[in-house]
Amino acid sequence: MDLKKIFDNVIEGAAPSVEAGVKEALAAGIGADVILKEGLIAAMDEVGTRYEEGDIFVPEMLIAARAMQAGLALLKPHLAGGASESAGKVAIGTVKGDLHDIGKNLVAMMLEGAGFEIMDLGVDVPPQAFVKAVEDGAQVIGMSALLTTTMSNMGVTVEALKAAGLRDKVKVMIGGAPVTQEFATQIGADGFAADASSATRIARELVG
Ligand code: B1M
Repeated sequence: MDLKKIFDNVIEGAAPSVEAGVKEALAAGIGADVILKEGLIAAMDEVGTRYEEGDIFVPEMLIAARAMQAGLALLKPHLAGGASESAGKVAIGTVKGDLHDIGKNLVAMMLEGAGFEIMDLGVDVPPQAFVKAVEDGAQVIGMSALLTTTMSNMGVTVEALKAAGLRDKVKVMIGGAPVTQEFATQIGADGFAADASSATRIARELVG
């Protein structure tokens, strides 16, 4: 089984072929983590590079993203671990102005697998919606941003939590391609995760 086929089909945006490739790879005994990393994520990185170089445009990027999501849905039961007791409640969303949700969905999926209860707030989430989630019992706020122009809304959300008097009631974890530990420290977030598996580790540490 050749993961290159999955890689190429994501780039082509051929969702049914991606689904067929993922099923075939799973049946051949290839680990879901390997399919994810070498097939799906590697392809999205290539899509980003081609977009940056002007070889493809937003519509192609979008259909590639849909094809990736189709593959991801099939991997979900294999990635999610199956813990029975709740490890804590995490409200996760992509910050205001930002529509990228693949990384956020992947992080949510891994957290769910690690036993966390997930409140998925979706994309383009305004600071007040994160505040409301804390009022509704979230112990951790997980914010994702993929754009350098939207990551500042993470800091705005931290300030909104402070203004609502809730900052000491919740832990804030952030991530996404342009986000760094340095930025997390700068805005007063409690944790930064570079990828979905470290997000699970950080969330466990934050909940204590
Ligand atoms: Co967009 N886009 N995009 N895009 N897009 C990027 C991010 C970009 C880097 C492409 C490029 O130029 N190379 C660039 C941003 C440049 C910048 O800000 N410096 C860009 C741009 C410019 C844009 C638009 C402005 C384009 C336009 O309209 N002119 C526009 C903005 C729309 C908006 O949000 N308002 C736009 C639109 C889109 C699509 C809608 C077409 C589509 C998104 C579809 C969707 O998500 N449903 C899209 C896509 C697909 C991408 C790329 C190609 C792929 C992103 C992705 O899904 N990666 C991306 C290029 C790239 O990243 N290589 C690009 C795979 C995913 C698994 O990784 O999201 O990084 P990632 O998540 C990782 C980690 O970051 C981390 O864990 C995840 C798993 O390991 N992580 C967290 C993420 N969130 C976390 C949260 C955590 C912890 C870890 O805790 C809570």
